Amino acid sequence: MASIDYSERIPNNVSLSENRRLQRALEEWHPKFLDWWMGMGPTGFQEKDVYLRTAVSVDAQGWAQFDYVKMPDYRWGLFLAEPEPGRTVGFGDHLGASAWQDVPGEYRGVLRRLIVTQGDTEPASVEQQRHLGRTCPSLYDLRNLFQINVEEGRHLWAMVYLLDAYFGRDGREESEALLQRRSGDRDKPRILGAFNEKTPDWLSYMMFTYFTDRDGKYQLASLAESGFDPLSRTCRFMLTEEAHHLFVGETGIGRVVQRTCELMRDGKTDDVRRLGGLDLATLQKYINFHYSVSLDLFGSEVSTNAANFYTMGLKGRFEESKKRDDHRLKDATYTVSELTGDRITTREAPALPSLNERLRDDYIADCQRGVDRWNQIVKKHEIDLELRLPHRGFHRAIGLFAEVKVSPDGRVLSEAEWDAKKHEWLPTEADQAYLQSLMLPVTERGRFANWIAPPARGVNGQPIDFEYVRLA
Ligand code: BYC
Repeated sequence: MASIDYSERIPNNVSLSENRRLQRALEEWHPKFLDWWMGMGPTGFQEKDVYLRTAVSVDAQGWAQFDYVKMPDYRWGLFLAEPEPGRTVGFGDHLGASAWQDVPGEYRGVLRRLIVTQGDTEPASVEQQRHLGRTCPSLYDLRNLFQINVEEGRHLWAMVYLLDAYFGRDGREESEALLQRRSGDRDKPRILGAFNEKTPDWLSYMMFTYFTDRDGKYQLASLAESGFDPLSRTCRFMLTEEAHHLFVGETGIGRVVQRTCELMRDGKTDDVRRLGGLDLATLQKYINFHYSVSLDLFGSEVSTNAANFYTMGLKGRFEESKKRDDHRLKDATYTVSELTGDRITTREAPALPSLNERLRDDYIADCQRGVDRWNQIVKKHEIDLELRLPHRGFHRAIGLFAEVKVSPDGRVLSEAEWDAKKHEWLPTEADQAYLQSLMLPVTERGRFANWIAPPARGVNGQPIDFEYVRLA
């Protein structure tokens, strides 16, 4: 059951051949997906052999196989985690009822919207990253970029499967629309803010995979708790793929920090730009930017949508099933931020509408763990500086803090104070131009750009100087 049928055109473990209608819908969508992939996927590398992993089973252990593949030949497919016999709805008004194998009629619109919002982020991220291949810092990094891109493509398939299998004609229309919106497009943008930002350089990409993919982890984990069992199962498998994306982000930034510290130590200077490196002050600005736009992805602090998703049993809390409370939260409270004049305070609010904030808190704690590990690298080099997450109110466009300007250390500022300081806190055009000047491709086996250290080890036990992408 756990193994995947690769003999079919669309690899799957959902017995696709037994559902002709769905098979036809997906086979019609497939060439449109490929058109989108060729037009909006990684530019310039579609004909190259890339050392990629492909899912061969949905077991937690040993689900992947590695081989050279040309990206358009990647076997995108439908992979759901194994069903849990007797699974019940774990929270909300339907707590304890059998998990739904079909869409509850009254929740159809809400559920479709959740799936579309999730699905929209996947092709968006591929679009955002499509020009990066040209400026890769190494073959190892290039391969990891493409691995992430094909898997985001597969995550799109995962959501399209749900739309086509469970939402009839509406679902098929949404599947088409997922290929029509474009990241950053004025007329038909992607749904969520962060997915319309540019990813113009490799530092932005690593920050994106650390901070924005981590939103993916928390949202997918909440959807994996869903009472709608097919959504739960598909998100559970997506999470196993997501782990690699987060690894790329955390180790990528760690390697930049490592290289920066080496340059500082060897050159006895903080000004590593002179040595072709990325100074810690610039890294801090990119952390500030990507963290703040990713915090926006959790929605408002107080949200009736979030309360409804939960009460309906569609979207749970992070690790809902491990929590020891009533899983209904009707009488519970949660601490949320509040603005009192120009002071940021907290108050106890009803727990249900505060669920976005609660998930954001889980996310913040997780973000901090990686920052602590980067700071260990700084400390090891006997450098007296710490990278920090800015205050949650800094540079926000959604929710309570969208109305005010907040400094990284959490002070509410006047517009004038903000304008005077923002260039110290967020990447400026000059910073972006400097970064662009570093973005020169390094494609010799085993070599790395000057601004980033090599990884500790290669992919799948291969050496670091392995030919991860065959460019010849
Ligand atoms: N930008 O009640 P509110 C990933 C809208 S990342 C623009 O505050 P709600 C990945 C909101 O839609 C994970 N609009 O928020 C990572 C609503 O509009 P409507 C993606 C925003 O609804 C890297 C209105 O404002 N998955 O997988 O409780 C690479 C009021 O909203 C934003 C999901 O997001 C924003 N930032 O929660 C690849 C999971 N924030 O409905 C992939 C599914 C809010 O009034 N989505 N709005 O027209 C959800 O659970 C919820 O839609 C949200 C928002 C958490 C995003």
